[in-house]
Amino acid sequence: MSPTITAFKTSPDRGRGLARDMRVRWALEEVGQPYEVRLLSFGEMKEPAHLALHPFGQIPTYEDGDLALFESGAIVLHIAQRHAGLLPDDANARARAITWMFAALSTVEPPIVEYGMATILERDKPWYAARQPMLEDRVRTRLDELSRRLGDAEWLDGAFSAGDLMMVTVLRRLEGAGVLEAYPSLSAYVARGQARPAYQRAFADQLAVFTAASSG
Ligand code: GTB
Repeated sequence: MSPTITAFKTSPDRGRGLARDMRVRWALEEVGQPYEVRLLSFGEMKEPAHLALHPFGQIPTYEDGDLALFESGAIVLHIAQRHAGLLPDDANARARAITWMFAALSTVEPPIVEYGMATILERDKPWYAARQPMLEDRVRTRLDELSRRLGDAEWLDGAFSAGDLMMVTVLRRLEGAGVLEAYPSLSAYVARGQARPAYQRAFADQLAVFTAASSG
């Protein structure tokens, strides 16, 4: 039996692949694991059946036999540990790749999400004009540091890994904000990730959901 993941029935990103099911789809495509997708409305995400899988009523989840997981990071790590292709064999290199997954999720993603959420939700608030430059500075600090570490390398630590997969999906959250463009090496890094055939398949699949929902 193939694993089943959950995703938005109608994604607010309008098929841009910015919701967190994208990183799980991409990981599954990288390792060549076929999967099923159960699409959920916002209402269904808060119903008991889904809350039993995800205590916070969100997507994505992952079910495989009697294993049920939530949290995109935990799901991608599980996929990477169960299948070859996303983590190096060498124990130290493997630990470093996992470190980059955590860095993406707990050091780089939070300021990017806070910046993006403020842009959407606080634009009409009296504090917006003063706060937004501060949030943007925090994002730039992380991008400065990350681009310094990446240097001229293709990926963060040797061959492409789950750490890069996670970092690329996190950096993509800046699309359209006009921030990443000041970092040519990071923009090229994201583009390299997006050029991977597994990424392309995952992106096309999530876009097809949005296209079908809009035409139906
Ligand atoms: N830490 C969790 C994880 O990594 O899995 C966070 C999961 C999460 O935030 N899920 C979101 C969700 O279910 C969807 S991805 N939200 C519904 C809810 O909380 O009720 C976040 C997301 C949503 C929309 C866009 N977008 O429109 O661009 C991008 C990302």
